[in-house]
Amino acid sequence: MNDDPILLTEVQAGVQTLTLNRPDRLNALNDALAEALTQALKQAARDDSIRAVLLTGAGRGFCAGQDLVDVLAGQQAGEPLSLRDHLNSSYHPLIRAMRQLEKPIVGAINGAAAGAGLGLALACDLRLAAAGAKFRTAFVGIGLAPDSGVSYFLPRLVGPARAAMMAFTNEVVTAETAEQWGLINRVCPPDTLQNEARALAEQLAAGPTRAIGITKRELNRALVSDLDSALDYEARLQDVAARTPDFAEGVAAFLEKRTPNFSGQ
Ligand code: T3D
Repeated sequence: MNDDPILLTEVQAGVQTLTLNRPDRLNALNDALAEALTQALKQAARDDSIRAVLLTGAGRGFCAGQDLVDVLAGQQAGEPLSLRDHLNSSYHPLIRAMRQLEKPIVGAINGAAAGAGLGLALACDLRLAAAGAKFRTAFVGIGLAPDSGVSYFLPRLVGPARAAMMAFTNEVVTAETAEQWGLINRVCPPDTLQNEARALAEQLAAGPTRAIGITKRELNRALVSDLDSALDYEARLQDVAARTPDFAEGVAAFLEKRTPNFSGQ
């Protein structure tokens, strides 16, 4: 565990755990936290010993989105405000780093996920949430429209009608409803969330990392693809997967009736 007060990072059993650590503000994002998270994800991409990422929050919140105390301070100081520039420089590199990382990201959604914090949750590959966690778009509540990928991911996960209701009314969606809607994979008791999420991340970290990374690329592309293009892309990437040592190991283990020992290569 490092001693960065904003983002706690730890690598164990092939899993890089990233804990947003501003609990007094429900882990609201400031520029330093967004930058630290982006850099940690880039580190995960470079480091072969990291084979899965677990993203969670300290305290009772997951992430309340942009830190509004900072926004107010900026407004009062008369700072020129281009949210477009801010999104381009701060949030977009973060969301892109999550989706471009060719390793699985498990979100352990321990509490409220709102605004850009909802965007972070939605940009994870898999989401487990504690009973009691809540999801809200938040943007309309302060007179903004969705950003940080929320308008992209939300309708794809829950459908356009539910996405519009969440975005227009700022309704709070419980973890149980989020599970029914397909917004998350599973609700967990709060006291077992971290262990369940860690077990899932460790299971993924023991898998054929390159094949899982390729799978993530295929699923990303499929969201904006037609069938013929998807078939072409699958075939192209399957050639890559088939050249990995883990493919040879997977086939050998199957025929020898043993558990494969994937190296991640
Ligand atoms: O800058 C740009 O580029 C634009 C980008 C925008 C991206 C965005 O994320 S915009 C959306 C910003 N986020 C919000 O509007 C969320 C506001 N918060 C909430 O809706 C609720 O707090 C939650 C649903 C997240 C949690 O509700 P609840 O009832 O569990 O907690 P609470 O009592 O509302 O909040 C607890 C404390 O956290 C409270 O402080 P206090 O009274 O204990 O001193 C509250 O003010 C603080 N807090 C919550 N959200 C934020 C925050 N402080 C700073 N920034 C926040 N976003």
